[in-house]
Amino acid sequence: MKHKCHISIGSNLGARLTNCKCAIEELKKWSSIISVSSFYETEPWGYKDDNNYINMVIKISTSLSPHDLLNKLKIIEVSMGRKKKQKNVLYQARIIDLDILFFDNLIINQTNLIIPHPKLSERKYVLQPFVEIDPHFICPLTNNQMIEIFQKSQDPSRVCLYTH
Ligand code: PH2
Ligand code: MG
Ligand code: MG
Repeated sequence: MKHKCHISIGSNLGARLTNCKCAIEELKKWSSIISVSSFYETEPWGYKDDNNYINMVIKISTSLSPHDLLNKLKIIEVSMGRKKKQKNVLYQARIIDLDILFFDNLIINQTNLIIPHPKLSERKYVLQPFVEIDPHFICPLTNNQMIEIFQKSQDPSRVCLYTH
């Protein structure tokens, strides 16, 4: 059984663009890519950091379960050199971050895995690339289209198409 899944990709350390591309190459080893957004340069959300992020969203098809997918994403993060988070901070700079946004129209609420991603509707760095590739996707929690969630969102942070 194939599942469709949206993943948020972000990097704000090292060769940010190369890091995002490398993560996609890793994902391709066990999933098929349905769509890929543009790259966006985004201001750090939720904390202060000197380094802006490169963010993007991709949609994949996979036969993995949600938990197996989560584990695969963690393995890619660690293999690319991501360091463990310090205990005293909420967010910190990272080489690569791979987050599950949606998994089909499943709703999962477990301590180590919450789907849909609980903060996605607050984050312009997720919503803007998302609506580029799948504006009419319906969020199973709110039954709203992503374009509607994006238009209603209040996040003032800067998100710009990344042109290099
Ligand atoms: N990820 C975070 C926290 N803040 N800000 C931006 N711009 N992009 C991110 O990917 C990001 C963030 C937690 O994972
Ligand atoms: Mg994240
Ligand atoms: Mg993460």
